[in-house]
Amino acid sequence: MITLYSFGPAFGLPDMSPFVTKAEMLLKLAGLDYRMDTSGFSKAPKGKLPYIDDDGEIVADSTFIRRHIERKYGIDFDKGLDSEQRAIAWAFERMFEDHVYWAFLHARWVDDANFNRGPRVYFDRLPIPMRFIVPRVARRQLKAQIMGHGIGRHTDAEIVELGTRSLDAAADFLGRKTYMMGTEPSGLDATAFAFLAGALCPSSKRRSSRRPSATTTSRPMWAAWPNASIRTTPKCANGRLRPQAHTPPYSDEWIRIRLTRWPMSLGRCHTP
Ligand SMILES: N[C@@H](CCC(=O)N[C@@H](CS)C(=O)NCC(=O)O)C(=O)O
Repeated sequence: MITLYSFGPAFGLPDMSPFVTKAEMLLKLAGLDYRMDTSGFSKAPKGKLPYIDDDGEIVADSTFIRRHIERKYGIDFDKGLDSEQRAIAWAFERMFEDHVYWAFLHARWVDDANFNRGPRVYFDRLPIPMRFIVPRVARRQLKAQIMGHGIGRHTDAEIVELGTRSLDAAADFLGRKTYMMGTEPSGLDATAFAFLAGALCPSSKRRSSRRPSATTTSRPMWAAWPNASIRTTPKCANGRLRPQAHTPPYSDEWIRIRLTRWPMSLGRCHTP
């Protein structure tokens, strides 16, 4: 049995980390049995999540987890794609992970309103005094990482512009296709789903309605989380998230509302 070390559901998403969601989606696409464990961060070999323990073999980093699954279980997530398509898929994956990620990390952690409605509430589960200390330390570290990456040196408007451009590129490429690379899901869809879901996070949003067709890639993927244990659809209310359990967790309506507004998390939280 594979253990996937994760942060746990947050902000109405399957996990706080899109990289964890990507890894989980890869395990689902591969049809492998796995269990989630939220207690592994302190032992993370690279200081980050996700990592897996596959019968004693530890593999850190979502891309190396993918490589491990492909090699050990003989799965090719890009089956049916030619070399040019594989190159495009890899380039889009890098765009999501090394560009879109940083834009929405900035929106989620640096913007005060979004931080207070999202990450700070996530840490409410910690006992006092950790509840107050951990979010401050984590936020300081995140801000330093965002500056180190370089995107944090731009103005808010410039970051939104850059993030939007990448999301638009993904939207244009997806067009009316069901999945990023065609009619069947490929490895890229695990990444696209995870990062689109993160960018559309309801706790941290900006209403800008664009390109509904771009959202269709996520629709079949949400079905991969059919059980109600995921707490979803947090509403921004009185500055606090109000998690609500749904069965199924991501209702059609939620998908329609959330995924037709594009991109939502690149900016300030809108309180209804
Ligand atoms: N390249 C890694 C990135 C993983 C990553 O950045 N994880 C973040 C959460 S989204 C993390 O664990 N951050 C904790 C930290 O930096 O202290 C992967 O693909 O798994």
